[in-house]
Amino acid sequence: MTSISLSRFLLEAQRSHPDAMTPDLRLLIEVVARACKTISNAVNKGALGNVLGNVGTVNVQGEAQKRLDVLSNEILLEANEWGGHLAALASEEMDDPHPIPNRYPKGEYLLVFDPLDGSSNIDVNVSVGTIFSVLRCPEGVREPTAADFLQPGSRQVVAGYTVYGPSTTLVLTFGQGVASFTLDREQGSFVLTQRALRIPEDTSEYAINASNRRHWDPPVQRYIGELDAGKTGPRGRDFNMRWVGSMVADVHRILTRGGIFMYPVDAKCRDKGGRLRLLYEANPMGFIVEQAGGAATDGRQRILDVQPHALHQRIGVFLGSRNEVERVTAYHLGAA
Ligand code: AHM
Ligand code: MG
Repeated sequence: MTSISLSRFLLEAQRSHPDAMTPDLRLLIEVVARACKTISNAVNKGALGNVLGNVGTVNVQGEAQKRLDVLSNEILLEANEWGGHLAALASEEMDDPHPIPNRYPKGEYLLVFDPLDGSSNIDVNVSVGTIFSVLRCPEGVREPTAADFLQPGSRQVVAGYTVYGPSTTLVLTFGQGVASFTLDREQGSFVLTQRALRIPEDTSEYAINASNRRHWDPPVQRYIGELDAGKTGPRGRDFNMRWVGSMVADVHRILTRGGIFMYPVDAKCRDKGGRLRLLYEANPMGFIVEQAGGAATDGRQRILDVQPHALHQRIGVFLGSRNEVERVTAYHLGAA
């Protein structure tokens, strides 16, 4: 079987869906994928790359030493600045949007990303990942500010993530289903390994940080209580639990074999609005999950319909197998 590279996949997508895959978007995805290869190499080197370690350590010049998440942010910024496809970038690692320097042409897209999700897993050699989302820059805006990024997730034109696990996998949607690519390290390129990922509607596997149990709201207590009751409870079957602690890895498992991932707003994180971020975690993952036939809500409404009011806004997240997401959402709405 001929292997299909990411480049070929994108070119063919441009031919078959010219409205959804413009030449600039194709370039943008290629550039992000290239940056992810560089991040993958750095992650892969681990302790040999001198990039692990604590936050706040300083080198002999008294400068803060690079951590892998800061390095990943720089890799993505440098890769994406010069191509002419972006109007601005925003990231978990930066308070404010990063403008495109004046020496480069500006494009019509906005890129927002979590450069290295699951940072707490870096030093223990557990999967981490990069999450990204692409929006259109509002018409006529030359110098985008944070306000220009505050678009509901339904306006995303592309979303994706790369998981740096036993293999490096890139998962991508441009609104025509979800495809995944595996990094062939010998060739140095991403190769298409699945064309149309589908999340089964039903599942017997769930993911939640159970140490927050005492902080959960009653609908979450009820839902998880029913799952935990297993065969003898109201659901009449046993459920399995998996929790990696890197959203990318947990969502990737759900795209591969189904499941429900939850990070609800609870008493512990209510004042912050939740744990996970809307623009570069919940929205891109919500778009991908919906495109694979799953569902994504904040417990009450579709995540992609939420109107953001701040760049680093947080939100509750329930996503994955449709029937389970609908059930826990119905519990929140008092509809079941
Ligand atoms: P990060 O972007 O700072 O790494 O935080 C997001 C991560 C998610 O990957 C994961 O689901 C969650 O934080 C786990 O948080 P906690 O360990 O606090 O439950
Ligand atoms: Mg994150």
